[in-house]
Amino acid sequence: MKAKKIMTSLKAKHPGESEFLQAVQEVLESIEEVYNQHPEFEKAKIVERMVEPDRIYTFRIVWVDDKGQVNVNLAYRVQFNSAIGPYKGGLRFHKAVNLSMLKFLGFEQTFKNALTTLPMGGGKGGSDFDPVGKSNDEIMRFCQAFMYELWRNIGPDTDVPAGDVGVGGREIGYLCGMYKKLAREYNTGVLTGKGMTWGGSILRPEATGFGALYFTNHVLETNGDKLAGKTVALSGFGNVAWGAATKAKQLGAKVVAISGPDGVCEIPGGITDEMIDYMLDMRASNRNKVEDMATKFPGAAKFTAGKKSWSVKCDIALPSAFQNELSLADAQELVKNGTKYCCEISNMGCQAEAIHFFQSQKGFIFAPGKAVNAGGVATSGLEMTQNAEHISWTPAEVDERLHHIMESIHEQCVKFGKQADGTIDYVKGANIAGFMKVATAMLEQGII
Ligand code: 2IT
Repeated sequence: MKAKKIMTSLKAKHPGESEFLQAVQEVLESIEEVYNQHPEFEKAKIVERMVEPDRIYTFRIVWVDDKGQVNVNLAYRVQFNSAIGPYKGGLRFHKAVNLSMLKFLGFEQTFKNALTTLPMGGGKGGSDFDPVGKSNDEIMRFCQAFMYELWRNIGPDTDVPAGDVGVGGREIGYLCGMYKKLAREYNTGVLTGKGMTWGGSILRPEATGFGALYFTNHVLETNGDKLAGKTVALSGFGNVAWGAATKAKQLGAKVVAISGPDGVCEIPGGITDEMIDYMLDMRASNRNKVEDMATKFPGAAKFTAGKKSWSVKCDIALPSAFQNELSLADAQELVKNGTKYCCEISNMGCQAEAIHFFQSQKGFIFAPGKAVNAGGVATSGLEMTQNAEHISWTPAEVDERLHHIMESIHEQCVKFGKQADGTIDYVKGANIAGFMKVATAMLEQGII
């Protein structure tokens, strides 16, 4: 494959889209070998087609805040790839959202969704709306204005958004309410992550974190190790970190750090159930400060301003906040402090140099977000199935399916990532497995 040529042309076409180019570069590095074994991919220009989204909607959102002032935001929906099913992926509301970020997320989502074993294509959307400090009414008005624009372009069998950073159950509620009012269609399958009384799947709020811990457990077991008794550093305190903390604790690990944009909260005795519950209040407050945990639990949680979770000694690092949150310097500090595993729960949580450093350390295991965090979108897929059948499964049924899916993703990583020396390259494994599925689907459906 002419990976270099494709990257050069992509950089020229999309200058400045650094996150997107980073995500593509990682996949191309991984798949080069298998691609070269399939001349039919080259002939059909599969990679050249895969790196451009099917289409992108860009729109303006205008809304009025509590002071009566008019606000203008930018919003997007990137419909990246539909080869294996309807577009599927979250909406991100964050002040730093731009097209590069959503294209990287949509690109990653395409491969991640392929790994889940469910028929879902890849998409992503969002806005540069900043939820920090906003009132509930402002959030509702913004969500309604957002859906006023988007509703014609989504649907249960075309494009199914869900939550991501800044979009949780509350926002999905407001978005779904407005969708139904506009579309006059009451099949709830158009969004996932809904409330439990109106079509949401049991376990969807926990699923990203739970799935990530099931995957981490497989990683450790495959390496002859076990999760119980291990210390874990998480980053962030949002929905994903909350689910991960819950399951880590249930599986006998000790969560010793969470963090926020303001700094890190060290919890030497391990996170408690009360603290895990309080994470939900912290997110609902829209204050975006992890310091609140130390204020609420003085003594047990110690806040340090300006530091990251990666400064805390731990066996397992689980980035669960934002892309590129773990740098080369952070990776070096973790390894110096004895960390043995890094399982990315955030999408592209580690910078490329950090991943390369981890992989250069003998015995260190790194697993990428598109495999580790796929339990979230997988459970969204299960929500779509329940909605389509007009039924709801019990917690045990959903959990069993989630377990099975995470196990299957791990197996795919092992199958495609096994190296000559017997070690497993999870980055290669996830990328090759996802790529082969999407590429084969595209090939079989012709030149379109
Ligand atoms: O990054 C992700 O996989 C998500 N934000 C979840 C997407 C979904 O459709 O549930």
